[in-house]
This record gives sequence, structure tokens and C-alpha cells, in this order.
Amino acid sequence: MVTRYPVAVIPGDGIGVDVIREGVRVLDLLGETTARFALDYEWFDWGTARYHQQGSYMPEDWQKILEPFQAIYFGAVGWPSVPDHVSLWGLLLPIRKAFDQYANVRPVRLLPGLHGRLVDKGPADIDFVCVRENTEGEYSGAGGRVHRGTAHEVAVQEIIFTRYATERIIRYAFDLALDQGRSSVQSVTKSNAMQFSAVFWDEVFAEVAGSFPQIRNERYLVDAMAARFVTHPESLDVVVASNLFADILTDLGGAIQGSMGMPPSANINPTRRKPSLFEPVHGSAPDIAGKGIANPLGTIWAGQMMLDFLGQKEPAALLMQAIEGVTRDGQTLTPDLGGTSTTGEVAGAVCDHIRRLVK
Ligand code: GGG
Repeated sequence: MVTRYPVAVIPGDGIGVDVIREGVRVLDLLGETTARFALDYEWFDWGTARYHQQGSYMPEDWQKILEPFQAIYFGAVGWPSVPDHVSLWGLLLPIRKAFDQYANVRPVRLLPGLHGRLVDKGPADIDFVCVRENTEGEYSGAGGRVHRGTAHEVAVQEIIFTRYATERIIRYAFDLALDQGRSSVQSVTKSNAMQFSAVFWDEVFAEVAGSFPQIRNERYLVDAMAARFVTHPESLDVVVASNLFADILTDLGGAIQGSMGMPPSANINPTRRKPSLFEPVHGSAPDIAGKGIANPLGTIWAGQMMLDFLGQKEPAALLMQAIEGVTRDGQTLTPDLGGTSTTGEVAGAVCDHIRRLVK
């Protein structure tokens, strides 16, 4: 039986357009060959071009437009003609917040065949998940500037941690550890320097950890964790951190996965009352946009997470096998991974693997 799902597609800016095109092509082929699902897409041209033409990244009633969808497949946002804080707050962050996509799940896995940046660390060593708090913390958006342009100018950016959001993201991390058969959760803060918010996070972490006696819990300072990503990635299982800390750490995660083009990202509203959003971790990369050389694997992997979230477990597992087939072969890779193939050729190689796996 074919199950149909409405999916909103927002390619956004730069290489977001290049990689989403290929992600959709792969998902369509997977749906056809498995005959298990079909995605009914609606495409939205929300991005910097729209901002220049119409003055905003999204129409005023964007929440009403997106709400009926179960999932949003998103490319990237940002272009040099617009300040980055305008584009990010114009498109991606409002969606994450309004739809309460509070759990940003980012796998950090070195796929077979790829050479990460770490000497002597292979796929068996680099296999963990980062869970990023996605609605508040350093990205609360609270603050302001006064006395602009004077010697007395003041800028305030408030970091907000609520018990509600802190508790639920830590609980999500422990539940994920249980679901995935992982044995530990690592919490990341900076509680030696941040005596209010980070110490509060540590206390909540200890409380929640008490409900999961079967899962080992560990605490790290963010600076020590950055080093640990490089020196002992094999010691990590489920890393849970605030919005900004996890954002920074997962770029480091991309580097140890071989390329920023690899990691996917799922912005989840676990209640399913609002749509969740799936995107590559990477940004719009204006320097290579439109050249046909962007790595589509992070976006295809994000599509895999979307299918898994939608309940299409078997096709999702098959797609992961196909992605791993491409990296294991090592014949069809984009330049960021040391190859010479195009975006379309890599997606085509994933399709070939799907066809072979389904036969
Ligand atoms: N594909 C996601 C994207 O465009 N990200 C741009 C970015 O800078 N995101 C910041 C964030 O996730 O905090």
C-alpha cells in the first residue's frame, strides 16, 4: 500500500537549491521502487530573491500555509546581499520556534569508505548523535541595542533557559539513547563560568538522569567537549547541549565526518501537532552555488530522517544503505570528499544503489 504524505519544500538560497533538487529526485525514486510511499510536494520560493522583490522572506500568513504539512524539506538560507541575522531570522528560526521544533537531532557518523579528518579514527569510532535545544538559550532572540552610534552604545543579547524547555530536551536525549540502544548521555555546558544558566542546566540534567538509571550520564564543559570530539569521539553516545553550543559542536562534527556536506539535521516537534523540518546542517555556500558540485548526501540523509519520522522505517533503512553504498564504493563523490563528481552524479549513484537493493 502506498501512503501519501504532504511535504512542503523550501530550497531557500545558494546550494540549498542544488541539493534539494537532488534530494527530491532520490526520494521520488525510492517511493516508486519500493511502492510504499509517495510525497506530495508543494514548493515554496521563500529565500533572499523573494526578500529583495517583496521585502520579506516569507508571506505574512506563512504559519497558516505551512501548518497542514507533516514535514518541511529545507535547503539553506543566507546570501551575501543580506546580513546573515536578517536572513536567518527571516526564514529558518521563525519556523523552528513557531512550530516548537524543540529537538534538533544531528547524527555524527563517519560513513564507510570516507576519510574523516582524524588520524586513526574510523567509522566504528565516530558514531554518535547530538541533540540540540532548538527554541531558546542563546537563540532566544531577546535583547536590544540602545544609544546606537554613540560612545555609550549598549548591546544586550539575553540567554534564556526555562525549566520547561531544559527538562524536555534533556529528557528527549535520554529517550533517544533508549530508542537507539545507546548506553550514555553527555551533557555540555559552561558551568564554571556561567554560574546561573549553566549551573541550572546541570541541576536539571542530574534530576532527569535520575529517571534513567540504565543510561550512564556524564557532564562536560563545552571547551573540553570540543577537544573530546577530536581526541575521543568513540566515547560519545548522545550529546545534549544548548542551542549555540550544539550548533558550534555539530560543525566540528561535520568536519570529523569528512565534510560539512555530510551531516543531516532533523528539527523535531515530537508531539506531531505541528510540522517538523529536515535540512542539511550546512549553509548556502555562495562560493559554489549553482556550479553543480555541492555534496547532496547531507540533504539526502536529511530526507532519510524525514521518512523515518513519517513512519516509513523500511524505505528509510534502505535509503541509508544506499547512501552508505555510495560512500563505501568511493567512486562517485563530490570535491569536498576528494572526488570529481557532480551533485547530480552523486544523487544518481544513490538511485542506482536503491534500484540494486530493491531488486
Ligand atoms: N541548512 C541550514 C542552513 O541554512 N543553516 C544556516 C545557518 O546558519 N543555520 C544556523 C543554525 O542552524 O543555527
